[in-house]
Amino acid sequence: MKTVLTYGTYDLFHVGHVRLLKRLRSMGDRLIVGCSSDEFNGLKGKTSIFSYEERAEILQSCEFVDLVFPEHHWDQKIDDIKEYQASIFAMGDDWSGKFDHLSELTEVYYLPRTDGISTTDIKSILSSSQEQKFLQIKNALETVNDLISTI
Ligand code: C2G
Repeated sequence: MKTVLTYGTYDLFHVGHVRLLKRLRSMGDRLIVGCSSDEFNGLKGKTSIFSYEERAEILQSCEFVDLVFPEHHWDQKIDDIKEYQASIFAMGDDWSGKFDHLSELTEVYYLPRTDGISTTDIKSILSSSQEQKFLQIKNALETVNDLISTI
């Protein structure tokens, strides 16, 4: 049983996540994902839209994922590799080099990220469209007020 291990926040699950998980799953017989807890996200300087429970449920429903467990801190990877007997540890290549020390225990790979999409991009698109809607409503109200003031 060749186990592949990876970690991430996986907020606002998108095609970049799916493509990575699909590639990781093809590297072994099972894929296990350490999903960042809400508290660990805070340590990473991230706030996710979906809670850990929701993100873990979405990950678990993905056909490429066999098991999801919480990632609570940076230093648990060595214990996790031993516990799950992972023969591969892999991440997207935005992490390239960051986990090379784990190569003493397991094979370490960094796979190319999917360009053009990220949770951060999705959040900024949503917030800017929300801001546009707010401005449209504000302008419409000002028009109505102007009309009322002419009566
Ligand atoms: N990813 C990708 N392509 C994208 C976006 C993300 O391949 N367009 C990959 C990232 O490289 C990462 C995984 O998807 O391997 C999850 O990304 P995030 O949810 O942003 O996770 P991150 O904050 O990088 O957490 O201990 C490791 C950390 O928990 C990693």
